[in-house]
Amino acid sequence: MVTTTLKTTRSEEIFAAAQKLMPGGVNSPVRAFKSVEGSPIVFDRVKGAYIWDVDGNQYIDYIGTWGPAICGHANPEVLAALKAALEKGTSFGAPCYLENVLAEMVIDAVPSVEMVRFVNSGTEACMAVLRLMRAFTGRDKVIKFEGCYHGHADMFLVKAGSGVATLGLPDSPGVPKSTTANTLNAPYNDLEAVKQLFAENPGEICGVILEPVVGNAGFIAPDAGFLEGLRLITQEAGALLVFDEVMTGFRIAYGGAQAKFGVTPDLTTMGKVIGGGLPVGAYGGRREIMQMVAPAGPMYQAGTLSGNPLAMTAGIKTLELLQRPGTYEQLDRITKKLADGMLQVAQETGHAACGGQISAMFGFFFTAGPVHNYDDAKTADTAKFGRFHRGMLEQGIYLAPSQFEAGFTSLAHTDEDVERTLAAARTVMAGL
Ligand code: HOZ
Repeated sequence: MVTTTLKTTRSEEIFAAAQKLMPGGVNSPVRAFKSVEGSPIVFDRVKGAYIWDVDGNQYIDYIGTWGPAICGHANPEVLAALKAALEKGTSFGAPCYLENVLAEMVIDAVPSVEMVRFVNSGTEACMAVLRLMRAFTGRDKVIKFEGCYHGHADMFLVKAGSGVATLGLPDSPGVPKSTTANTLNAPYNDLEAVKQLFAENPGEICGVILEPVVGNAGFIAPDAGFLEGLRLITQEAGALLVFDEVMTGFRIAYGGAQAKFGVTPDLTTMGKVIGGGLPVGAYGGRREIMQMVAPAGPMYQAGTLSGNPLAMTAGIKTLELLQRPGTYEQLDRITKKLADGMLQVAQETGHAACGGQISAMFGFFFTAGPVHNYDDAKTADTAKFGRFHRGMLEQGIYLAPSQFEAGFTSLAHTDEDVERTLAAARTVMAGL
C-alpha cells in the first residue's frame, strides 16, 4: 500500500454522494477505481495536458477523456469554433452544411470510407455496422477477437475488453444467449483460429470485426501479416472486414490504422477524435455497402442528435489542427519517449514489464510478455498495477485506472511532462 499524501477530501465526499445517486457512483464503469487502489478522483477542469480535481490537485493526464483530447484539453481553437457555433443553436434535427464538411474530411482521410453516417458514440457505430454487415451479406455470424471491445451492445458482450475485462466479467446478465449465439471469438493475432472458424461455418459468417491495434485489453499491436491475413481470408470467404477505429482513427495516423498499415477494410467505425470532445461516432465504407443504409436503402438506423452542429464543429476543427505539418511526428516522438522510458524505469527498478506505442497510443503491462493477445495480457500483475496507479496519482500523474486500457498522449504533452512522468514512475516503482 502506497502512503497517502494526496488531499482528496472533497473528491471522497462527492463520490460518496454519487454512489447513492448513480450505479457505482459513475456513468461509465471504466471511471471507477475497481481494480486500482483508492476511490475515483472527481475533476473540476481540464486544460492542455493537465487536469485539476475538486481538491485543487493538478495531474498530467494520459487518458485524454479516453481518446478525444488529441489536441489537448480545451484547445483554444476548438473552444472558439464551438462558441461561434453555439450562437446558431445546438441541434437542428435536419440537414446541416457542417455534416458535409466533416464527411468530406473523413472520406478524404480514411482509405476505406467512400460514404459515412454520423452517430453519437462508438457503441452506436459498432451496433450499426454489425447490422450492415449482416444486411449486406445475408449472413448472421460474426467473428470478433477476445479482449477487443466494440461498445456495450448485446452482440459484442462476449469476452469483451475495456471495463468488462477490468471487472473480470466473462459476459453480462441481461444479454440473451440467443443474441450472442452468432458471435464467434478468436484469439487476437491468431490467423489459424480465424481460418478454422470460417471452415467450421461455411457461408455463414458475415465478416470479421477488430480493433486493428488493440487498446481495450491494454495496448496490443498486430503481428506482422495479421491484418493482411485477415484481408485475404475475408475476401476468399466472401465476408467483410471491419476495422473498429474508434480509438485508432485519426490517432495512430491521420487516416487511422488502415493508412498506417496499408490494409483497407470494407467498413470502418470511428468515434472519439472525430468528435473533438463532443459525443460523436461514425461508420463508413464502400459506397455499394453504405447505400444499404436507410433512407438510401432498407437497413434502418437513425438518431435525434446525429450530426448535430456542435459535434460537427468540434470534429472539423480538431481534424484541421491535426492536418498541420509535423503533428503526427510530434505525437510519435513524445509518446515513444514516454513508452520507452517506462520500460527503462521498470528495468532499472527490477520489475518485469513490457509495452509499446504507435503514434499517440501506448501501453505498459507488468509482465515480461510478450503480449500478443488477451490471454497474454491477463498474465500481467494487476495487483501491482493497482499500487503503481495509486503511487502515480500521489505523484500527480493520472493514468487509466486499469491494466486493460491503453494510454493516450496529445499535442499538448511536452518533453518536460514526460520527464516528470518518468521521474514519478521511478520513485513509485522503486517503492513497490
Ligand atoms: N472505450 C473507452 C474505454 N476503453 C471509454 C468509454 C467508456 O467509458 O467505456
